[in-house]
Amino acid sequence: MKACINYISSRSRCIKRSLQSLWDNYNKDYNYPVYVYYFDDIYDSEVFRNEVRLQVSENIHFVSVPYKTPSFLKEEELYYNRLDINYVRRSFSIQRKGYLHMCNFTSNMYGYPNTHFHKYDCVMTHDDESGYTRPLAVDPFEIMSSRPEVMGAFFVGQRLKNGAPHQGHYDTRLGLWEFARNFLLTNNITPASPQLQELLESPTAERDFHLLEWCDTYVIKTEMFKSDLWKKWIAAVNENGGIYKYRWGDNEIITLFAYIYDGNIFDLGLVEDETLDQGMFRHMQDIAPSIKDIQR
Ligand SMILES: Nc1nc2c(ncn2[C@@H]2O[C@H](COP(=O)(O)OP(=O)(O)OP(=O)(O)O)[C@@H](O)[C@H]2O)c(=O)[nH]1
Ligand SMILES: [Mg+2]
Repeated sequence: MKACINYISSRSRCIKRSLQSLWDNYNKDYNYPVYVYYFDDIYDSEVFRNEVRLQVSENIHFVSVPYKTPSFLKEEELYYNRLDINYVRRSFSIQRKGYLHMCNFTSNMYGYPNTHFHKYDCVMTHDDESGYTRPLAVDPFEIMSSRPEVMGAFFVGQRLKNGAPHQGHYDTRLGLWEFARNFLLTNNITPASPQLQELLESPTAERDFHLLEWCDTYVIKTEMFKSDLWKKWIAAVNENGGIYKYRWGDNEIITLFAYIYDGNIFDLGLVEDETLDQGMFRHMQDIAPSIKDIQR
């Protein structure tokens, strides 16, 4: 399988450490190409790029990607302007607009301008504040190549607080179940996952869909993105504008689709067994820096 590893990154203080950790614990044995996508010019510097290539590997490619808020959305509809939402008031001002562009990028990665995903059979995503606590015993790409699931993830599960979803979950999935339900019903689609099938019948689905096993840090066979169903799904997501209006995360968009399309997501278990520490370099830079042009 032709495979690559991808970051979307703005934590310039973390990225080198994260790449080093990735190499030391995993990629030194495989040398998969690594792409670091970013907005604006933050990693344009040849001096910086050379330093990373010299210290870590030649096989790291920095690629700037464009961003733009869809023109059909009004400014007052954008997530950071929804001051009736607790999470927005607490921690999502216009200063974090870049996060919305990041969610849009990752959800739309396949076919996104200036990217290289289409050249690969399988892609792995990675956050720039993550690192490894020990060498990987196995290669996630190798595992996925022998698995029937179209997608695996380093983490698949529930992140509950006292048995219930966090307020943050509710506040970042507004309208999402209604959207997914309408998508399935209007297109006459029976989702592959029995859990989703049950939710479609359930009067308490609006609450219960939070209990799905959501995933992150994915290993995705790109055949998923080539399917007609994906094209339909992502077009509907984009047309809805929920990424920009409600901060729907790529986790949600991609997890839900995998359950619709395939039914199962293979759990690589690498977060649960603490091989991947998703916050390893977070002390160096906490909230990911945003974009330069908040008008865009
Ligand atoms: N270029 C760019 N990357 C971003 C932006 N916001 C987030 N990212 C990147 O997207 C990845 C995920 O963002 P995080 O801020 O870690 O968000 P998260 O993992 O969903 O949430 P946490 O649980 O807070 O870690 C990281 O690699 C970030 O650097 C942004 O505004 N611009
Ligand atoms: Mg993160």
